[in-house]
This record gives sequence, structure tokens and C-alpha cells, in this order.
Amino acid sequence: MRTIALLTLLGLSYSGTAAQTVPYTARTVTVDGVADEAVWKLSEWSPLEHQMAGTVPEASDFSGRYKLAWDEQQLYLMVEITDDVLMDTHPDPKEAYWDDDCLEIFLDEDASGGDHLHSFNAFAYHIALDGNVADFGNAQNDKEVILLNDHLDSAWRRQTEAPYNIVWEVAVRLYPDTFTTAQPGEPVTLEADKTLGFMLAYCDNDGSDTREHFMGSHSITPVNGDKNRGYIDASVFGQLILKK
Ligand SMILES: [Ca+2]
Ligand SMILES: [Ca+2]
Ligand SMILES: [Ca+2]
Ligand SMILES: [Ca+2]
Repeated sequence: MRTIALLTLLGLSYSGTAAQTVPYTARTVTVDGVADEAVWKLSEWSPLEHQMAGTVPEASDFSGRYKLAWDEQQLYLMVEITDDVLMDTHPDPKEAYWDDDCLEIFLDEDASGGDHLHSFNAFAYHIALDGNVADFGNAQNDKEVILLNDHLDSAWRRQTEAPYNIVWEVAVRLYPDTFTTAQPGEPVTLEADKTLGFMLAYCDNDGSDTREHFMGSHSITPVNGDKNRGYIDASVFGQLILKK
């Protein structure tokens, strides 16, 4: 904890990258895949450029960048994605959802870091093209997958001109680590200067048996050669600071 506090003091997150500042929006963001809200002009782009699994794609195969905003109720994302083939070959939203195209939002409400594989210390929301939201539940003994569709709203729209980018908007509520499926409780009310643990990624598959690219927002130090650590360990996330 002391290390995290010191790094925060220095403006660094515990993944070693600078904390990102998130602008406030007084007006509600309409989640419709149309980025015409004023806050999207104000907020700055961040890239999805760090390989976590698979190969590094050509820009025309996959590239992505995103902006963030917040109000008291929700964190907002606007993600611009180039993906040459959109694919969802598993109609069951709980089956191999990471091998279909999906947007993955990692959130740690209290920026505690630490293991969250089978707990709600942090969330790894996999948003499928059909809008279903999957994550592991809190069963310790098996890989129970649950749907958390009521934690966020999302909508994407593909542009009509080359490179036919997707604009994907998301509004996500921040649940604390006391969340359980039996007793969900209420999402927290956000306020200025709050710090959140955060990471964003895209799973890109264009027709292979398993995903071809898994590109994220933050650089991850490999453990035994493995950089796909976000779904296990919230300490690899970056940090957001909400500013008014
Ligand atoms: Ca919108
Ligand atoms: Ca692709
Ligand atoms: Ca936590
Ligand atoms: Ca794809």
C-alpha cells in the first residue's frame, strides 16, 4: 500500500504509467455510438497499442483509441476501432466470449489492485458485439461465467466511409468490492479527485479458432512470459483521476 501511495503522489500508477485525468461532463452522454457530445471534444485520445496476447496487428486489421468522461453516476467511454472483420461465432454469451470480437473494460473501483479472478475486487467486463457483458463470477472452484448486463449500457455504430471505423460508446456504473450477485448493492456515487483502477482492451478475431490479437491500453510486465494478466490481477491496471 505504501508503494502505491508513493507512486500516486508522484503521479504514477501502480502499473508504472502516468495516471490519466478524466474530464467531467455536466450533460448526460447519450449512449448511441454517435460521438457528438461536447465532452468528446474536450477529452483526449489514448491509444490501444499494447499487445497482451496474439500477434501485433497491422493498423488496417485492428487499431483503436479511446476517450473517457465521468459524472456522478457513471464513467463514460468513447472508443474508435478499426477492425476489418466483425465476428461473433459463439451465440452463447458465456462461451469463449474472448475469442469473438469484444471490448474489454477492466475496473477497480477503489484502485486497490490485487487478485480478482474469482472475486469482485475488480471487474473485467467483456462487451460482446451483441451487447452482452460477461465476466467470471465469484465461485472459487470452477470458472463460472456470469452476465453483468445491468452494470453498463453500450452501443456501437459502424461508419459508412473507409476505413469504416466503429464508434462504441459505453456508460458504466462503478460497483464496490462488496458486490455479490446475491446482494449487488448500489453503484458508488463518483466525485472529483476519486482514483479508479482502469484498463481497456479489444479482442480481435477475424475467423481463427482463437482470438488473433488482444491489444490494450496499458503496458504489462510479463509473468513467465504472459502479459494476459488483466483478468487475474488488478495491479496491472492503470489509474484514472476524475477531475472537475
Ligand atoms: Ca453519443
Ligand atoms: Ca481484425
Ligand atoms: Ca478493488
Ligand atoms: Ca475482428
